[in-house]
Amino acid sequence: MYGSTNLSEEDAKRMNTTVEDPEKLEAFESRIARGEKIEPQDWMPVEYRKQLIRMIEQHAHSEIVGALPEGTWITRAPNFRRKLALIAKVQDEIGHGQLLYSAAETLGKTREEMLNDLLNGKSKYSNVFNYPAKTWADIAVIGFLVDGAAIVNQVINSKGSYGPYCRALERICYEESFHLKQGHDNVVYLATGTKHQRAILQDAINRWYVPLLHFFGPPDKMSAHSEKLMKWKVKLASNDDMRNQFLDQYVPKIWELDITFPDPNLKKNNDGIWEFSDPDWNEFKRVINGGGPCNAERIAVRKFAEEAGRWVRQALMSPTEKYVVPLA
Ligand code: BYC
Repeated sequence: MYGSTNLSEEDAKRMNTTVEDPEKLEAFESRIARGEKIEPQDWMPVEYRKQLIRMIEQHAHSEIVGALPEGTWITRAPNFRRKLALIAKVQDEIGHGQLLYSAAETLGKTREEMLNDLLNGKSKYSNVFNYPAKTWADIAVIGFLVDGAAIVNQVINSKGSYGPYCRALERICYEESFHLKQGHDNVVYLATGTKHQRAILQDAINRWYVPLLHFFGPPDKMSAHSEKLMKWKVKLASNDDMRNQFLDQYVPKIWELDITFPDPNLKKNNDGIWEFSDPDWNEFKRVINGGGPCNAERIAVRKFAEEAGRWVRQALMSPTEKYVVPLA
């Protein structure tokens, strides 16, 4: 009922292929080298398809799970204007999920399968959304720094090789830049406010610093997929490069508010590379594999939404037409 899976019979048969036709592979890689976009009906290596499904699906899950920590603050926003902005932001994030699920569906996995894999723990979603939003300052920090980190990553990914993902990301980035502005406004307001407001902001930054470093994935030398994804221009910057770009853009903006990061070793070297203490990659592994402080709660909420919304999806299901072609 949601979108369309564009897997031809031939492609479906090829899904377990490990050795590709060398001529087709060469033609595909030449297209990528020329900067052409790959579209759903085009020939693509099975591994390219699988990697894209994995990454876009994880991204889509991150959007809908990512709406939860902020969503819990809608009823507790400090004033009417902040509440309006937060409602709109949360709604946008769910919309991003819709766009991304549609983009992933063009590769042959249905939305139902993706959502099932989120709920049964087969698919991952971003580490950052497994931490609690304890105070209103967390909402400011998510809006400014989590969205800031996401923009760094998404602007880069939007220049990639798979057409539907790139087009979805272009639209997402426009909306994210508004989110960033409201997050920045919120952070500056707290930083220039009362002693208590500055204290809750500092506390939130202290708690989000490590998850934000983790957001860009493991260091390049530990990254399982980067080499392949960069060869096929799905990723146009490595995890370490994206992390460095984020630190370069955002650390000075926090320091200028006289707010600190909880890392005495955080500094920019003369070669432009930021140095920081090791952000405990064991914690990262634990959190992305279900052992973070809020993983169980996030999945429980999604399960509830899935079950409570089933009757609506069934009511909308046309008996004659199960899938429509997605716009992504
Ligand atoms: N969290 O080989 P690697 C938002 C996994 S939502 C969890 O380097 P890759 C927002 C990785 O999947 C925006 N898992 O991976 C929403 C792999 O595990 P598997 C979210 C992570 O793909 C609402 C393993 O670690 N953005 O902003 O080459 C409100 C090895 O990693 C993470 C995206 O989803 C992580 N942080 O590179 C507010 C971006 N990092 O699959 C805001 C799209 C790594 O082998 N994704 N892993 O089991 C990407 O750009 C890339 O997938 C990454 C990782 C750069 C994140």
